Amino acid sequence: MKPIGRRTFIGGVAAATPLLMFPALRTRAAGHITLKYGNNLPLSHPLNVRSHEAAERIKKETNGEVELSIFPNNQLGGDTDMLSQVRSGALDFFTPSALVLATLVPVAPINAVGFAFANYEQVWGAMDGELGAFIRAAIEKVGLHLLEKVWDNGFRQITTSTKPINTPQDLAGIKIRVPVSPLGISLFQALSASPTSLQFSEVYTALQTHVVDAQENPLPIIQTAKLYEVQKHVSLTNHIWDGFLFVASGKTWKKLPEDIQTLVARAINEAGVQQRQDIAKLNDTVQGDLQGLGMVFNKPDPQPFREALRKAGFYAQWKEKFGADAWGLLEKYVGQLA
Ligand code: X2X
Repeated sequence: MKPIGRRTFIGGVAAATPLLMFPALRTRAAGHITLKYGNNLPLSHPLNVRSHEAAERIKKETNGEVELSIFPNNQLGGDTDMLSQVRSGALDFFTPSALVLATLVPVAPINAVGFAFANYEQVWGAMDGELGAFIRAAIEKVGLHLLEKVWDNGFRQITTSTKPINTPQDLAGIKIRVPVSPLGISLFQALSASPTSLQFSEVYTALQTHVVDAQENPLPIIQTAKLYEVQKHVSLTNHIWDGFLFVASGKTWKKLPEDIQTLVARAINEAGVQQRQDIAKLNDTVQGDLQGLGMVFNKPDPQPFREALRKAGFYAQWKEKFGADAWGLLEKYVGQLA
């Protein structure tokens, strides 16, 4: 299907054909494009705060022609549902974690190799650099479009309702929820835990009803999703750095006039850079806030965890899966891993 020009797009709205041809672009009135964006996070998370600002900006800069309509907090279904919606074009934008995108783009979660990134300098160097470009190319191949700036989820930390995790041995047999992602399962199996994949939409209830006793997420999520209500201990393992990939349905993206593409991308990318700063600021205060809410913190030495993963063959296995090229790019930013 050839891309349509803006005039065609706007002018053709009254006719039935464009609606059938471009179901992803919901057109409410002449000259009005509504882009649906779904995510899995509460409204108060910086991802949603900054997305709303981007939406305002897009509306203003297009004189109301383009509306980014946001559906937060799994309103459109869980991660797996939103992923298939954005693939089919039923959803125009989605911000999966690379962990979740892995079921579609196996190389996407290479950033989430256990204990790879030591700090944010390495993270943004890699994600704004060659590693990000490599991931972007893989994502484009499955018909999705990845916007330039990856948004921050954060360094993932383990929480439990039962006991602090100080050593890999403390994880033995622990029922821990991980995202729907082979890498998360593999990492916690290698550490002798008993991981279960659940969509984020199911996590609070699963913890509350003790289907699982533990989960792992960055502190801003533990705060905004109120996981402190159903978890007691936070062990600062920093085991994975995780980001949100601002992904557009390729079908939607191709149909957008070029000037709208540019404007939308700029608004979203600049909001993403601010969102990174929000998380950086939150990282200074969120531990204190969570302690105030009753959570108890400990900080394990990461070395024995890394060693346990190495012994279990985790790094060798994932190097093989991701391939030497991708692995080489990761190591370019984080140093040798295995
Ligand atoms: O599901 C999770 O744990 C979350 C919110 O961090 C992701 O989207 C991967």
